[in-house]
Amino acid sequence: MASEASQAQKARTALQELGENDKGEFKRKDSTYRSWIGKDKDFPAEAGRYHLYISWACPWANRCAATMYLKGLEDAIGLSVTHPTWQRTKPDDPSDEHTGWTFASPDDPPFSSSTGHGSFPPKECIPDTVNGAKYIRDLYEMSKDTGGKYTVPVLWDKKTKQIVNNESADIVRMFNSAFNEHAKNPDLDLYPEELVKDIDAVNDWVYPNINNGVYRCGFAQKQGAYEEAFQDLFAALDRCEETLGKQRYIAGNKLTEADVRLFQTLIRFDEVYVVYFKTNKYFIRERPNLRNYVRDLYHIPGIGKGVHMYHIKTHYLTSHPRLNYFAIVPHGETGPDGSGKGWWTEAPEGRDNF
Ligand SMILES: N[C@@H](CCC(=O)N[C@@H](CS)C(=O)NCC(=O)O)C(=O)O
Repeated sequence: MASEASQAQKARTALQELGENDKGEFKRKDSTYRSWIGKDKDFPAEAGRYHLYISWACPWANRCAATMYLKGLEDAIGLSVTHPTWQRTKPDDPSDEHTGWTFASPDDPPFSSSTGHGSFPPKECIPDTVNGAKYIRDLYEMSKDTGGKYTVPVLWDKKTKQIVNNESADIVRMFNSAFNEHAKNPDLDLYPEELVKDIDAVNDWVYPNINNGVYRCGFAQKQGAYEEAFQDLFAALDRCEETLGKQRYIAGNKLTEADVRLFQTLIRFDEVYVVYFKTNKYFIRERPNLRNYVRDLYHIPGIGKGVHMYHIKTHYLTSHPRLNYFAIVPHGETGPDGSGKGWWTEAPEGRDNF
């Protein structure tokens, strides 16, 4: 009982990290599981042993899914996909108000938001057949969680029944190099030796200002914190627009993990972030190099396959009652269920001139 009560107290979502400092800034906490898979590492790289838990909505989780598809690892690594709408994760305990990622089968009835609004069917969800978990939280509890934040992605070891790693940047690197024996595309290297410095340098400004920058805008609790994040975000996007006028990809003329990471934010930008996170200086589609870069990447099968606009729109707009109590989903270009034709589906122009 005592441990349940303390669990309830510390269970928290990113929204509880809003404005935890005086400046009202969103400060993302570090991931808690950081073990490594590979030769002479913490876990061996075996086919069929690991399972990836994601939401199609989450930009961090989708870096991992895209890398899995690009490398051709889908027969070696299992996949489960949550429902986009966060639900109460201890519905029978009124003292535990945590809401989070919940599993569903495509034939289950629709979910409503945790405040009872809307009706969101479990399209394109894949339930957890490995552990039979109902919530992502269950996996953390099975894995002796100490962090109290139940995030995706989760990379799970079926053999020892525990979380190996829940940091997307690590999982991308492991998928890129640890499983080559089991990969259909072992020669694709998203972190090649000759570009390591450039990739690291790009990640160093893209992560705080763009990937996390949109969250710093959307989750700020004071005007000053939002303004600072907004300026940082659009200065970094301007820098991308300029760079992508000179080269095909963000770290050079080769597709790398820096593109996989940047793409996830850009593809969510016009339909979600502009309105929901108030990142409204311009749309990505209004900048020619960014627009054609997104189209170029979207047409790479391993990347386009992971774009599920229904999940993206539904998740953000229906999961944070403090930001959108009635769970109304903005129409945008693709409609409230994300099924319309987005600008990114059109053919890119001029990208193969580089
Ligand atoms: N550092 C993590 C961040 C992952 C993360 O924040 N995921 C969000 C979804 S986009 C999440 O699961 N949030 C759950 C919560 O805040 O309770 C990574 O990059 O893997």
